[in-house]
Amino acid sequence: MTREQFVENAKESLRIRPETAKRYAQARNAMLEEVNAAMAAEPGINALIGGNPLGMMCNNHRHHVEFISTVLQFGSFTLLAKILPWVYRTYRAHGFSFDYFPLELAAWKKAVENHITPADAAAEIVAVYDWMLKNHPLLITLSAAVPGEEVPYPELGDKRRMFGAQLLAGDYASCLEIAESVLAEDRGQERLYMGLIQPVMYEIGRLWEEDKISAAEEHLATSVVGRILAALYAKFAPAGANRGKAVVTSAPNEYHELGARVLADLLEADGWDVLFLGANTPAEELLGLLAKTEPRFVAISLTMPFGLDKVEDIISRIKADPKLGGVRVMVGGAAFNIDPELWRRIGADAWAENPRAAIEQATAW
Ligand code: B12
Repeated sequence: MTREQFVENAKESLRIRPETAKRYAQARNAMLEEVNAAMAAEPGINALIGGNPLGMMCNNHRHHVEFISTVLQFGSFTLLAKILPWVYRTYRAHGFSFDYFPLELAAWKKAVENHITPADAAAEIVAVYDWMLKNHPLLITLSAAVPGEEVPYPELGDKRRMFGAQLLAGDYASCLEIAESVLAEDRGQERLYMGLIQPVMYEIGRLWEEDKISAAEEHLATSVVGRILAALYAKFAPAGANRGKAVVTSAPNEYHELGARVLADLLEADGWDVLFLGANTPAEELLGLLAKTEPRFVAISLTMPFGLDKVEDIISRIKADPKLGGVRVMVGGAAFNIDPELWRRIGADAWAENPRAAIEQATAW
């Protein structure tokens, strides 16, 4: 079965009622405790988790319960089927054995049976775990192939390789030189963002995923990119801000901010008066700022799917507040790009896959 067929299979075979999803969410902590204890008591657990500390395993279990809760709440089995091969690949690269997964999934299944009532709700969720267990061999196969995406601006290949290597070496001066040379080309700002920085950051993510670089090296690369963007900001041609005001932010608890920043800068270059808030903006504070600044729209960036409920909450509060009646909501980022149906389910006015589509949408508004 291919990756695409696997996604189709998930969408066709799995169903969950909204009240069942709520029960799973309510039982999260109790199930997490049970699974942590059961797996810690598993004979040979040290080998199964590759000698990593038990705390790392427990942390992964927390991610699991948050992730499955999101999948069930939004009924997005596309999300489930697309992320599972990544989970297998990343855990394996960080030392976990593939044999850990059937044991872990069986422990979750048992926890569901112990903590979720009535029995028909538990049975619906057990069916999801059974589906994952049944597909364990396939997931091992699918996890071996890293999905490649088409990289724009192929002619920048050499510069990307050099930029990536210098980022990981923390060589700010060399990186700035490469970035400036790309900025000097035709449509330089877009080339810099979409042809150099974004693909190189995606590659840095893959290297981390495969345990070829550490989290510290990934942090170093991100921080050098941040310094370069700050240094180059003054060189971006001002467009005159005549289109209206826009607020761009990352969702609450969302620490990825570069995508939102790229969008903010490109909207600004297109003539929008942009207020860029950066990472992890609390809902309450965002709503306060929207009321005060009355933008034409707010663009919310989300990378990690477990933040979907927070974005949904913000949108419903914007829609319920008469003072914010004129503010439209656009969403984007990796979490929405994984499943292009999600933006409707959370009540957004629009989703855009990339800054260019976002600018088209903003212009249409
Ligand atoms: C740098 C980085 C971090 C940094 C972020 C720092 C910062 N200041 O931004 C830190 C260290 C904080 C981080 C943390 C984590 N990260 Co991280 N991170 C990355 C990395 C390597 C690069 C992100 C980036 O800058 N991308 C470049 C930007 C330009 O691309 P983009 O975000 O996709 O944005 C574009 C579009 O999506 C779109 N867009 C984005 N937002 C919006 C909004 C709107 C409205 C619109 C229209 C469009 C739009 O336009 C942008 C420009 O084209 C990615 C790899 C990757 N594939 O992205 C992993 C990655 C996203 N991280 C990942 C993970 C797992 C994590 C952690 C859970 C790790 C952990 N165990 O703690 C945490 C989660 C923290 C949290 N709660 O948010 C995984 C996610 C995998 C998944 N299955 O979902 C990735 C993919 C790495 C990987 N290959 O495994 N991370």
